[in-house]
Amino acid sequence: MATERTLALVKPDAVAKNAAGEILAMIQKAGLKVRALKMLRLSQAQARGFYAVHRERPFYDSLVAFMTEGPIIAAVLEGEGAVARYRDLMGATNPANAGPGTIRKLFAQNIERNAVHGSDAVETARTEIAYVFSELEIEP
Ligand code: 3AN
Repeated sequence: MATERTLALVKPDAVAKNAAGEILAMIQKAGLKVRALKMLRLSQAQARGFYAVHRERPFYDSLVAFMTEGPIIAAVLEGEGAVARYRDLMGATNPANAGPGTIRKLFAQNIERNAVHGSDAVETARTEIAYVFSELEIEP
């Protein structure tokens, strides 16, 4: 399996409940390396751009409002098969379907307020990482 990078976001709900440290600990215990890390607050325009793929979906405006309600923590994760490994650790989009021990099972409230984001493919990860981090902020 190849070494991959993926974008992880701790969403405003999880940051607000002080769960970011525990979530980062789960990521590190799973063996994924943190190559970049920062807290930021997305503007409406930045959140709309980040989720542009969902712009026709009925939940788009609500998702943008949620993602801008408070700060998020963004990280670049690296490891063998990091994209799928981090998605496994996150659990299903809807926490009702998330497996035991996953981040969403532990911290998500519902399908929208679901604590974390992870890129869905290597190509998406490349785009999302470049959207959130500058080259200087990432450990080469
Ligand atoms: P994932 O984050 O598991 O890759 P996506 O890409 O389908 O899931 O959805 C992006 C985000 O949109 C989710 N993390 C969640 O916050 C929100 N979302 C997805 N589906 C719904 C839905 N049916 N209702 C409300 N929000 C949703």
